[in-house]
Amino acid sequence: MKKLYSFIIASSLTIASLSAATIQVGVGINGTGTPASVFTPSAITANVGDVIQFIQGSTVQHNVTSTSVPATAAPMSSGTMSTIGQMYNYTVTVAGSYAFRCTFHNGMNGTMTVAAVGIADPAIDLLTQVYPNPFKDKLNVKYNGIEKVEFYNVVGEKVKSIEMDQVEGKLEVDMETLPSGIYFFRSYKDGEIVGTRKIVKAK
Ligand SMILES: [Cu+2]
Repeated sequence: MKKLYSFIIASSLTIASLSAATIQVGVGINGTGTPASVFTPSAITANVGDVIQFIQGSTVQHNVTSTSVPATAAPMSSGTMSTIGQMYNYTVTVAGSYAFRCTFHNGMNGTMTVAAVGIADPAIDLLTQVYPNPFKDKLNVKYNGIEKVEFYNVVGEKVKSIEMDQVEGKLEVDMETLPSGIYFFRSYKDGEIVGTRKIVKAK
Protein backbone atom coordinates (compact mmCIF):
# COMPACT_ATOMS: atom_id res chain seq x y z
CA MET A 1 0.00 0.00 0.00
CA LYS A 2 2.85 2.34 0.78
CA LYS A 3 4.02 1.84 -2.79
CA LEU A 4 0.59 2.65 -4.22
CA TYR A 5 0.22 5.78 -2.13
CA SER A 6 3.60 7.19 -3.03
CA PHE A 7 2.70 6.52 -6.65
CA ILE A 8 -0.62 8.30 -6.26
CA ILE A 9 1.03 11.32 -4.68
CA ALA A 10 3.81 11.54 -7.24
CA SER A 11 1.39 11.36 -10.15
CA SER A 12 -1.14 13.77 -8.67
CA LEU A 13 1.43 16.51 -8.26
CA THR A 14 1.82 16.67 -12.02
CA ILE A 15 -1.81 17.65 -12.56
CA ALA A 16 -1.64 21.31 -13.49
CA SER A 17 -5.25 22.39 -13.28
CA LEU A 18 -6.79 22.72 -9.86
CA SER A 19 -10.13 24.05 -11.06
CA ALA A 20 -11.73 20.64 -11.43
CA ALA A 21 -11.15 17.90 -8.90
CA THR A 22 -9.40 14.65 -9.60
CA ILE A 23 -11.16 11.96 -7.60
CA GLN A 24 -9.08 8.88 -6.99
CA VAL A 25 -10.66 5.46 -6.65
CA GLY A 26 -8.70 2.40 -5.64
CA VAL A 27 -9.38 -0.71 -7.76
CA GLY A 28 -8.95 -4.10 -6.10
CA ILE A 29 -7.83 -2.59 -2.83
CA ASN A 30 -9.74 -1.78 0.34
CA GLY A 31 -9.55 1.24 2.63
CA THR A 32 -6.73 -0.24 4.67
CA GLY A 33 -4.62 -1.07 1.64
CA THR A 34 -5.35 -4.79 1.47
CA PRO A 35 -6.06 -6.40 -1.91
CA ALA A 36 -9.81 -7.16 -2.17
CA SER A 37 -12.47 -7.31 -4.87
CA VAL A 38 -13.78 -3.82 -4.16
CA PHE A 39 -13.65 -0.25 -5.39
CA THR A 40 -12.55 2.22 -2.70
CA PRO A 41 -14.67 4.25 -2.30
CA SER A 42 -17.52 2.31 -3.92
CA ALA A 43 -19.93 5.25 -3.84
CA ILE A 44 -18.44 8.26 -5.58
CA THR A 45 -19.90 11.75 -5.56
CA ALA A 46 -18.55 14.11 -8.21
CA ASN A 47 -19.25 17.24 -10.18
CA VAL A 48 -19.37 17.73 -13.92
CA GLY A 49 -15.79 18.47 -14.99
CA ASP A 50 -14.16 16.21 -12.43
CA VAL A 51 -11.86 13.40 -13.49
CA ILE A 52 -12.33 10.03 -11.85
CA GLN A 53 -8.95 8.39 -11.66
CA PHE A 54 -9.31 4.65 -11.11
CA ILE A 55 -6.01 3.25 -9.81
CA GLN A 56 -5.25 -0.45 -9.76
CA GLY A 57 -4.08 -1.48 -6.30
CA SER A 58 -3.16 -5.14 -6.69
CA THR A 59 -1.82 -7.65 -9.20
CA VAL A 60 -5.20 -9.42 -9.46
CA GLN A 61 -7.01 -8.70 -12.75
CA HIS A 62 -9.86 -6.21 -12.47
CA ASN A 63 -11.66 -3.74 -14.72
CA VAL A 64 -14.07 -0.82 -14.61
CA THR A 65 -17.12 -1.39 -16.79
CA SER A 66 -20.25 0.73 -16.60
CA THR A 67 -23.60 -1.03 -16.32
CA SER A 68 -25.64 2.17 -16.56
CA VAL A 69 -24.81 5.77 -17.33
CA PRO A 70 -26.98 8.84 -18.08
CA ALA A 71 -28.31 8.89 -21.68
CA THR A 72 -25.66 11.14 -23.23
CA ALA A 73 -22.69 10.03 -21.12
CA ALA A 74 -19.80 7.94 -22.43
CA PRO A 75 -19.60 4.39 -21.07
CA MET A 76 -16.80 3.45 -18.68
CA SER A 77 -14.50 0.79 -20.08
CA SER A 78 -11.05 0.45 -18.62
CA GLY A 79 -9.95 -2.81 -20.17
CA THR A 80 -8.07 -5.26 -17.96
CA MET A 81 -6.05 -3.73 -15.14
CA SER A 82 -3.44 -5.89 -13.43
CA THR A 83 -0.41 -3.72 -12.66
CA ILE A 84 -0.20 -1.78 -9.40
CA GLY A 85 -0.53 1.91 -10.19
CA GLN A 86 -2.17 1.32 -13.58
CA MET A 87 -4.74 4.06 -14.16
CA TYR A 88 -8.00 4.55 -15.98
CA ASN A 89 -9.24 8.14 -16.15
CA TYR A 90 -12.90 8.90 -16.73
CA THR A 91 -13.84 12.54 -17.26
CA VAL A 92 -17.33 13.33 -16.04
CA THR A 93 -19.31 15.40 -18.54
CA VAL A 94 -22.93 14.56 -17.70
CA ALA A 95 -24.82 14.86 -14.41
CA GLY A 96 -26.84 11.93 -13.10
CA SER A 97 -26.50 8.43 -11.70
CA TYR A 98 -23.87 5.95 -12.83
CA ALA A 99 -23.32 2.30 -11.97
CA PHE A 100 -20.22 0.28 -12.76
CA ARG A 101 -18.69 -3.06 -11.92
CA CYS A 102 -15.68 -5.30 -12.42
CA THR A 103 -16.73 -8.03 -14.84
CA PHE A 104 -14.22 -10.48 -13.32
CA HIS A 105 -15.80 -10.39 -9.85
CA ASN A 106 -19.46 -10.73 -9.00
CA GLY A 107 -20.38 -8.16 -6.40
CA MET A 108 -17.50 -5.81 -7.19
CA ASN A 109 -19.77 -2.87 -7.85
CA GLY A 110 -19.69 0.89 -7.61
CA THR A 111 -21.95 3.87 -8.05
CA MET A 112 -21.35 7.48 -8.91
CA THR A 113 -23.65 10.42 -8.37
CA VAL A 114 -22.79 13.51 -10.37
CA ALA A 115 -24.18 16.91 -9.49
CA ALA A 116 -24.89 19.38 -12.26
CA VAL A 117 -23.80 22.28 -10.12
CA GLY A 118 -20.22 22.64 -9.36
CA ILE A 119 -16.88 23.99 -9.74
CA ALA A 120 -16.71 25.22 -13.30
CA ASP A 121 -17.42 28.87 -12.57
CA PRO A 122 -14.15 30.48 -11.48
CA ALA A 123 -15.97 33.56 -10.16
CA ILE A 124 -17.82 31.38 -7.67
CA ASP A 125 -14.61 29.69 -6.63
CA LEU A 126 -13.30 33.10 -5.57
CA LEU A 127 -15.52 32.76 -2.50
CA THR A 128 -12.66 30.98 -0.78
CA GLN A 129 -8.91 31.28 -0.59
CA VAL A 130 -7.00 28.34 0.83
CA TYR A 131 -3.36 28.84 1.74
CA PRO A 132 -0.55 28.02 2.00
CA ASN A 133 -0.59 25.12 -0.47
CA PRO A 134 1.31 22.91 0.23
CA PHE A 135 0.76 23.41 3.95
CA LYS A 136 2.32 21.86 7.03
CA ASP A 137 0.16 21.77 10.15
CA LYS A 138 -2.15 24.75 9.75
CA LEU A 139 -4.21 25.76 6.78
CA ASN A 140 -5.90 29.15 6.37
CA VAL A 141 -9.31 29.40 4.76
CA LYS A 142 -10.49 32.89 3.89
CA TYR A 143 -14.13 32.85 2.89
CA ASN A 144 -17.05 35.02 1.90
CA GLY A 145 -20.59 33.66 1.68
CA ILE A 146 -19.58 30.07 2.42
CA GLU A 147 -21.50 28.08 5.03
CA LYS A 148 -19.41 24.91 5.29
CA VAL A 149 -16.06 23.51 4.22
CA GLU A 150 -15.02 19.87 4.06
CA PHE A 151 -11.76 18.03 3.59
CA TYR A 152 -11.43 14.61 1.96
CA ASN A 153 -8.47 12.23 1.68
CA VAL A 154 -7.41 10.45 -1.51
CA VAL A 155 -9.76 7.54 -0.98
CA GLY A 156 -12.74 9.87 -0.62
CA GLU A 157 -13.16 9.69 3.15
CA LYS A 158 -14.20 12.91 4.82
CA VAL A 159 -11.50 13.84 7.34
CA LYS A 160 -12.81 17.21 8.50
CA SER A 161 -15.96 19.29 8.25
CA ILE A 162 -16.34 22.84 9.53
CA GLU A 163 -19.51 24.93 9.64
CA MET A 164 -18.99 28.66 9.48
CA ASP A 165 -20.53 30.76 12.23
CA GLN A 166 -20.37 34.00 10.24
CA VAL A 167 -20.85 35.04 6.60
CA GLU A 168 -17.32 36.23 5.99
CA GLY A 169 -14.04 35.61 7.76
CA LYS A 170 -10.91 33.58 8.09
CA LEU A 171 -10.39 30.18 9.68
CA GLU A 172 -7.19 28.58 10.80
CA VAL A 173 -7.69 24.85 10.35
CA ASP A 174 -5.59 22.48 12.41
CA MET A 175 -4.42 19.67 10.12
CA GLU A 176 -1.61 18.51 12.38
CA THR A 177 -2.96 15.03 13.10
CA LEU A 178 -3.49 14.11 9.44
CA PRO A 179 -0.86 12.17 7.50
CA SER A 180 0.99 14.05 4.76
CA GLY A 181 -0.34 13.67 1.22
CA ILE A 182 -3.09 14.86 -1.08
CA TYR A 183 -6.42 16.17 0.20
CA PHE A 184 -9.44 17.70 -1.45
CA PHE A 185 -11.18 20.78 -0.16
CA ARG A 186 -14.85 21.49 -0.81
CA SER A 187 -16.85 24.59 0.01
CA TYR A 188 -20.63 24.82 0.22
CA LYS A 189 -23.16 27.60 -0.27
CA ASP A 190 -26.92 27.02 -0.03
CA GLY A 191 -26.24 23.31 0.40
CA GLU A 192 -24.39 22.98 -2.90
CA ILE A 193 -20.71 22.52 -3.67
CA VAL A 194 -19.40 25.80 -5.05
CA GLY A 195 -15.67 25.26 -4.82
CA THR A 196 -13.19 22.41 -4.77
CA ARG A 197 -9.43 22.39 -4.60
CA LYS A 198 -6.65 19.91 -4.34
CA ILE A 199 -4.36 20.66 -1.44
CA VAL A 200 -1.18 18.98 -0.31
CA LYS A 201 0.07 18.41 3.20
CA ALA A 202 3.86 18.49 3.10
CA LYS A 203 5.98 16.14 5.20
CU1 LIG B 1 -12.37 -7.41 -10.04
